[in-house]
Amino acid sequence: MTILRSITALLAAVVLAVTTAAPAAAATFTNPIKRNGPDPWMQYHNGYYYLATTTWNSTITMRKSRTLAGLASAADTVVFNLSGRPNGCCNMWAPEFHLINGRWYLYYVAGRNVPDYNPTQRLHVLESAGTDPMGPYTFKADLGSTWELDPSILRHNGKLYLMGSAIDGTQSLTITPLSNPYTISGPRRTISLPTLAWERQTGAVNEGAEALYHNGRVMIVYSASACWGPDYKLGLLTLTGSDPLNRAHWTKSPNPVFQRNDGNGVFAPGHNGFFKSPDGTEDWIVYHANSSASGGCDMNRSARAQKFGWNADGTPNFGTPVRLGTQLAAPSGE
Ligand SMILES: *[C@@H]1O[C@H](CO)[C@@H](O)[C@H](O)[C@H]1NC(C)=O
Ligand SMILES: *[C@@H]1O[C@H](CO)[C@@H](O)[C@H](O)[C@H]1NC(C)=O
Ligand SMILES: *[C@@H]1O[C@H](CO)[C@@H](O)[C@H](O)[C@H]1NC(C)=O
Ligand SMILES: CC(=O)N[C@H]1CO[C@H](CO)[C@@H](O)[C@@H]1O
Repeated sequence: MTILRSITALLAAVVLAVTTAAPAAAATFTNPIKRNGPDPWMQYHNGYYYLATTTWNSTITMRKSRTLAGLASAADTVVFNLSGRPNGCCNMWAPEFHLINGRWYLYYVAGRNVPDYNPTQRLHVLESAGTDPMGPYTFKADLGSTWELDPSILRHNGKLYLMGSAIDGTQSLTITPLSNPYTISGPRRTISLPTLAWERQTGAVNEGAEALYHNGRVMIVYSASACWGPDYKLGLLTLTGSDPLNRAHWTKSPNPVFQRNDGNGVFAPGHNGFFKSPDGTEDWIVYHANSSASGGCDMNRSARAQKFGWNADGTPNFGTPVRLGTQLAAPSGE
């Protein structure tokens, strides 16, 4: 009895000591996570966050950090040099790296070294040698031979699809079947046109498609309206049929899901990516925005990150874009 009492007392003391020990300071960060970081794409992999953004030049760069806060001051590493590539040397936009079958595939937009380069912008893909998101990479393929922007990957029922944005009357969301991460296996189709008033502010645009999967629901979050106006924002498509190539199988949500917040001083939030917290329990969005309503569609846009949740109907609840400089809790498990 005495021994049992002593053990109980000892356990109580241990529990008290453990619970009253000063907790490690909760990790925090503030936005932006990168100045001059348009079209951000980020992944958490093997202990690091990896971030790539548009460079608008001949290099594809990436930075990494063990903490979200550390990204702001992490150095950019050139992971690929496009100089000399005949069909895409320059003006690199919207890089995204996807881990598929044990390698990273780095999709990007690039065009020719000509003054009027925009019409020459096309999709391309690199392949990594191993499982390091920073490469080394080798050039793998040009993906299509006409103007197209914002490559990303949708996976459904074991199949891969290349999403993009191209002209179908207006700038619209496209989808193309792939037989592997670098080979197109069928015609490109349009899956969403900017038909609603909020998709046509300053300019009629649908671009920046990003796959989002939740509880069996397959969704695409995309950017709508012109990136050169303050009303650039995010919309949502849900796969309500079985075939991602069929426009009729996608249902567009009637309202935007993320947009400017003048009270918080955030304009034109869009062209996002998604990533998970280090412990895999939280969903996060990374996006670019400008603090000025007259901000351009240029390198001045900064990359920002925030946690999001889910609505009862299974759609994402992104909330409102937070004010720059607000202290936020770092992703869980950091
Ligand atoms: C390319 O652009 C990035 C981002 O603005 C910049 O950091 C880098 O110095 C540029 N590289 C060259 C070679 O101009
Ligand atoms: C890219 O390659 C070109 C041509 O070889 C070279 O002149 C340039 O310095 C390289 N840029 C970087 C950032 O390594
Ligand atoms: C940043 O914004 C200013 C003012 O609009 C513009 O003149 C400049 O070209 C922009 N810089 C870049 C790198 O896009
Ligand atoms: C925070 C941010 O992105 N600021 C930029 C908004 O756009 C203006 C004009 O392009 C830039 O001068 C700011 O740096």
